[in-house]
Amino acid sequence: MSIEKEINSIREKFSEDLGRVVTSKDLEELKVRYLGKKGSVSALMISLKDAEDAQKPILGKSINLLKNEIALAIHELMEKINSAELDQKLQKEKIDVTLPGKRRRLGRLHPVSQMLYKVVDVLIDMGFSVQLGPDVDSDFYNFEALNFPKDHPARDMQDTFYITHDLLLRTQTSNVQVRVMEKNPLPIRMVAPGRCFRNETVSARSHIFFHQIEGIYIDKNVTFADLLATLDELWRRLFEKEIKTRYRPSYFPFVEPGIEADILCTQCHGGGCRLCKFSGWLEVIGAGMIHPEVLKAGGIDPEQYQGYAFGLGIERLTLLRYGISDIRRFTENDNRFLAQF
Ligand code: FA5
Repeated sequence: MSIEKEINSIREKFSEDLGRVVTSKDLEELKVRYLGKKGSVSALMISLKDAEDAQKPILGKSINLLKNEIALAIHELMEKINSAELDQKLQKEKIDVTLPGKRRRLGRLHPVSQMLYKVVDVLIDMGFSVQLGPDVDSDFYNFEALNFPKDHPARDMQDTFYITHDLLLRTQTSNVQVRVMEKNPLPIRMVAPGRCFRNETVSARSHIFFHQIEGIYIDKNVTFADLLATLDELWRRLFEKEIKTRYRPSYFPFVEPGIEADILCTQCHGGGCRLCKFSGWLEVIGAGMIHPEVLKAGGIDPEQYQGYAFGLGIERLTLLRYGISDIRRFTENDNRFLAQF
């Protein structure tokens, strides 16, 4: 075939091939087939060397013309395809900004921690400062300094996890009392929140692991009336609604006189249920005027100073405040339960 015929045949073939192009990939392949190093147009250029000398400039011009036509056609189609493909992509990736967003679940404090912080906040507001005591403590601070001599029957009130003969998991936050007296100048007005451990039978209202907040106020002329007024104000601020409380005389070796306070059970409203052991009331706190022997153990002269102390159970308060029927719910780690607080 003469070169001229070949030029025309390539032009026609290109026009047909161009009509079949759909995607930018098809077009790239077409470009390589016609304009690439081994493409049809390059082959034409190579075949030029066999043409007669006089024909060479004319044919060379025709081949260049064909090359430019093909390049232009490819360029124009490439622009159209690119813009169509971009439209398609944008359509596919379109975002409806009016759709509601995905809610991210945030972690939150455990209900017992929430209650503990709330009680501490209220007490700080009432003039108490915060100090912490150790979870693992000596028999001395947990018992002996608090007027529990060795073999005293009152020790049986708090079944204890001993680590060694002298070291134990504290059974009460009262272990901070003498430490605080030893360390701080008078007057003392402080609270100590913390974990307590007792080797007890677990029930709806009692666990082997729970939290207390200890409160201590020592000054000249502190009276039992101050203690009751503080507790009444605490209940009022914590529950933010009318609740019924009652104070009963009770015995703790480290106070004299001693009391316990009960709150009317919010599960049965006094009717009787498992939580309140069918008594209608739940005990939440032990308290009293600090025993002179304990003040002495802390280096304080009981002739000059008096004080009150209380130990408040945080799990029990949380049960009552939110109407929860069983203390075991706090340690089950059930997210459906925890997410409600
Ligand atoms: C005491 O622990 C005394 N240290 C309280 C005290 C402090 C008295 C200062 C006087 C002066 P009691 O064992 O009653 O007392 O416990 C106090 C509170 O802790 C209880 O009213 C209850 O709310 C909570 N509590 C006690 N044992 C458990 C338990 N096993 N599970 C959950 N809460 C408990």
